[in-house]
Formats: sequence, structure tokens, C-alpha cells
Amino acid sequence: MKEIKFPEGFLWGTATSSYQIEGAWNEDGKGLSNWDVFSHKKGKIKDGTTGDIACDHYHRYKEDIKLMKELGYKAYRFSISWPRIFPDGKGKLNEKGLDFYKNLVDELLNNDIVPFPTLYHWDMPYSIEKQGGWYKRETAFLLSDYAEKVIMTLGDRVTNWITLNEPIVVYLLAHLFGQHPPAHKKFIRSLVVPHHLLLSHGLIVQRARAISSKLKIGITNAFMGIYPGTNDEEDIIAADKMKNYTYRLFMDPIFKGKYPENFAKNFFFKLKLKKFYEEDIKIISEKIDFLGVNYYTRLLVRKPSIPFIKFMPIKAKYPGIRNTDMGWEVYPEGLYDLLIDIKKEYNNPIIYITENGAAYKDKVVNGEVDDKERIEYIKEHILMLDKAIKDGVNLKGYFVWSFMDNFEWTEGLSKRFGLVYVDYPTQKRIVKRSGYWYSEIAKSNKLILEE
Ligand code: IFM
Repeated sequence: MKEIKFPEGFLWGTATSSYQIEGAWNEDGKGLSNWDVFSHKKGKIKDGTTGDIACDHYHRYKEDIKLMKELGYKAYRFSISWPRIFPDGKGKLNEKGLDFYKNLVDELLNNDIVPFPTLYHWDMPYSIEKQGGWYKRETAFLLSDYAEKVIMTLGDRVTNWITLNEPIVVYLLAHLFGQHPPAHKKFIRSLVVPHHLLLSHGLIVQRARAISSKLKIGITNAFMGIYPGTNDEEDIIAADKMKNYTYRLFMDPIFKGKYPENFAKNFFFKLKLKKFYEEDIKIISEKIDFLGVNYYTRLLVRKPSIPFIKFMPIKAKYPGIRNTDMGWEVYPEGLYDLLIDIKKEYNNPIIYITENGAAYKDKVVNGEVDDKERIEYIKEHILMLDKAIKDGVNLKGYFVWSFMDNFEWTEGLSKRFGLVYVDYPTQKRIVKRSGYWYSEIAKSNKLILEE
């Protein structure tokens, strides 16, 4: 047996998000969200499900937190639904919506679980989307008004706050590839979307600082390992370009106060933001306390022989490749490489891995779920955390995506990421083998390897 000990106080948690678990989509004064409307449209969600009920967490949060406590998970990352608090995005506040999160936080604290709320995990009031959503600069201010209200209410009990979850997904999947609401494919119009998202992030940081100097505030970005598909010079350059258009786009403005070269040079981008650029970039680069890293897999990149196309992501193919049920390659080394990259490139920030995990086709057999592959996946990634910490990465915690199976956006309820199995028809929770296994790590702060 080999034991790997983690630094004192390392936070072992789990993560979820509001639309994916809460249900209660039209209860207690909640307003319609972009995802309510989108998931109700025919053909948008692959298995035809919606988040109307999802895990019914809105009604079952006490039971869910009790289970977290029994399992010894130390922290819980959840998100707050903007339309639950401001049904129209602005104006009248819905007290009952705010009460839900007050009660949730109290329940967590009473159970010694550290709350890690995210203020924006993709569900926005539908009225805001209709009025132009992220194309409009005003949305950044409205999101920060809502966030300020929430932080003012809960900031005496909640220290750690995450502004946005994976803004890159909002940019690419919702505005460029047409897969998430508003399901647009607008190459030029969408160029302002990253900027407005980042602006909302910066504004929230400023508002939080004004509320209390004790608060710790950060952003969660999505990362993939991005590697050249071959050793050819052209592919190496293509991979670097892809980094500019993906994660550096949401890192450089915050950490370096500027956009990556290729993006900043874009004529339309410059034209649209000319008036506000200088003022905004100062807000965006307001110092943060930690970076949230979401990591699942890697991509290989080639330079295609098509004119004007600078890079083309391709999927790895090799004998023995292991893919999850999302079709994502299992590549734990990518997490280590990424953490080392961030350390070098962005001056060794404090990092939490705010999401990492895998979907598999889980089956309940005799009341149990034996998900060996998920244990392997998580174990291999935790080993990379240990390696990164030993190499000086400032890593403070790790959150498994997800605490329980939930609504996986356009995949619906068919993809299961949880440590806890949800039997949707009965809403029964069944702790998977991985859930018990992770419990040992969280309780002991050690990973024990059988040799
Ligand atoms: O379920 C999502 C989550 O909402 C954001 N990060 C990736 C997860 C798995 O796809």
C-alpha cells in the first residue's frame, strides 16, 4: 500500500449547478430562464428531457446535504439561479428565491461543508436573453447588480465566490456553434460576447471588494489540454493559435490586462469596443483571489490545408484509447501539463480544480452501482494533482463533477457524471462505489494506492 498525503486543509468537494439539479422551474416566483425555454423546444435536447424536475434538489436539498455530510465531502460548489432571484433579470426581487439559497447555505454550514457558490452557470432570465443577452453591454451590469445583491445577503456566511462558470462555453456553444441558447451562429456579432462576459466578471469582483475585504473571489474557466497533432512546425503553430482563441481569450484579459494578439487584432472586435476598451480592460483585470480550473480531456490540433482556417481540432485515435460516455479521451497528463502551464504563464495563482469527472453508462445491480471506470478516472487525475503540488502549483482544492447525476444540457438526463446515482422516476439517491471511494479520500486527506 502506498499513501499519498495532501496538504493540510486541502478541500475535497463536489460540484453541481442550478439548472442541472434544482427542478422547480416555475415555483415560488422563479422567472423563466433561457434554458427553460430552450429545453422545451422540440428536438433541442437529445433524449427529449428537460430540467423541469431534474434531481428535484429544490425540494430535497436537506437530504442531499445530509448525504454529503455522511460521505465526508468537505466543500460544495453549487450555482445560484439568476431568474430565481430576479425573475425579470432586474427590478423586483423574489424573496422566496433568495430564501432558498439562504437555507441551502445554512444547511451546508450546519453540516461543516464549505459553500462555494457560482453566480452565473449559464441560466439567465429569458427576458434578458430576449433583450439581446450577451450581445449587450448592459447585461454585464445587470448580472453584477444581481450578484451584488446575493453577495450582500450571503457574504457574512460565504467566503468563496465564483463569478462565472466557463464563459468560453457561453461564447462558443451558445453564440457561435448554435448548440446552447440563444442557439446562434453569428461569427462577427458574437465577437463582443467574451468581452461582455469578462466585463461582468470584473464588475462582480469590484462589487464584492466593496462589500467586504474578507471575501475571496475568482472565476471558473474551462480548459482542455491542447496539443499539436504531429511534430510538424505547422501543427505546433496551429495548436498555439487555438490556445489564443480558446482559453487564453478568458485568461489573458484577467491576468495580463490584454487580449491575445490574434483576437485583439480583429477589425470588428476593435471597431465594436473602441469606445469602452480602455475603461473595461481595467475592470476585467481587477485582481482575483483564485482561479477555478475545469478539466476533462484534451484535443489534438492540425493545420488544415483549407485557406483561411488556422487550426482544426481532431480527436486522438490510438489502440487502447479510453473514452468516457461523452466520447472524451481520458488523458490525466493533460491536467498536469495545464497546471504547470498556468503556473508559468499566469504567475502561479491559487487554483481550485472546480470540475473534473466522467460520465459512464452506470447500471444499478442489486441496489449497487459498481463504477470502476470512474474510480480509475478520478484516481488518475488526483495523482496529477499530487505531482503538480510537488512541482510548486498553488493548488488548494478539488471538486468532482458531479455530486449526483444530473441534466447534462443538450444530452439531457442520459449522461451520468455523479458520485451518487439518481433514479429519476423515484428520485432515489444511490451512492455509487466511486462515491464511497472518494469519501475515504475526503475524510483522510489521503489517496491510498494498492500495490
Ligand atoms: O455538466 C457540465 C457543467 O455544467 C459544465 N462543465 C462541464 C460539465 C460536463 O459536461
